[in-house]
Amino acid sequence: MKLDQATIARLAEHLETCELEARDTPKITDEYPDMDWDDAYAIQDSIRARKIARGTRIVGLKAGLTSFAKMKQMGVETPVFGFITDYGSIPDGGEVKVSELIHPKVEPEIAFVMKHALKGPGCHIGAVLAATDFVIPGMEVIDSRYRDFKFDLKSVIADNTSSARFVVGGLPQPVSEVDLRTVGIVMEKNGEPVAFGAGAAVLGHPAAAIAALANHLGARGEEIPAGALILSGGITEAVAVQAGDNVTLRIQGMGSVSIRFK
Ligand code: OOG
Ligand code: MG
Repeated sequence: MKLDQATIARLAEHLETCELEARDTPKITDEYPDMDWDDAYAIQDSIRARKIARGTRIVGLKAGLTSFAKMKQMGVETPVFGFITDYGSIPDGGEVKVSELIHPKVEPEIAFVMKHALKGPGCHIGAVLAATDFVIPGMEVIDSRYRDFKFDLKSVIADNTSSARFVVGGLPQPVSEVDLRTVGIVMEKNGEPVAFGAGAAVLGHPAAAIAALANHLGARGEEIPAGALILSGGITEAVAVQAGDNVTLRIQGMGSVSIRFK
């Protein structure tokens, strides 16, 4: 750790205030170029603790920057992990208020719901598939608090990996019923197909993103709890949206899920 507790608390307060007030900020590594990975996750943990103290429920976890398309779009090369909240949950077909966000983008994802807890190190896709209750189509609405979505990995980890809103819906499927590598996806904005892909875009197999999350948590003495909802990461580049847009994700054999932006 390179930052002291007071600095970590101050940066957490700053980033969370930017989130809650929909204000952007320069990336924090401009001011603290020497901060390390532990500092970055400590700031994220401090944001999480602030939310829990105010009564927010943490309803799940997320892996991000797990596909080459996303890594290339953001100019980084390793996955990151964060959490998702009760107030971030949008019902299928529901509405996202863009006035509450800075510059939202939508990502097509496959969400996992776990039947059993999962603990690293040494977690692999076999263990993930054995512990999964079902998979379900999901979209994440990301909204980096950093000006123009420009950040590096440490800054984005501290900012809870741009987490803002999410939706899941469509047909839940047991992992035995779907080939998560070859399953095809189409995301449509206002009826136009804008993103296409297959599950293997995410680390070769979306379950590998869940294994990576379990191993990340295991290194910190934590685990994925039973019942957790986990977003495994954008399959394609994220698509910018504005008020009036409707976005639908269709996944082969798994139905569709939609959100509207107002
Ligand atoms: C970071 C979050 C990325 C994903 O699914 O790849 C993410 C960002 O691109 O702002 O959630
Ligand atoms: Mg995502």
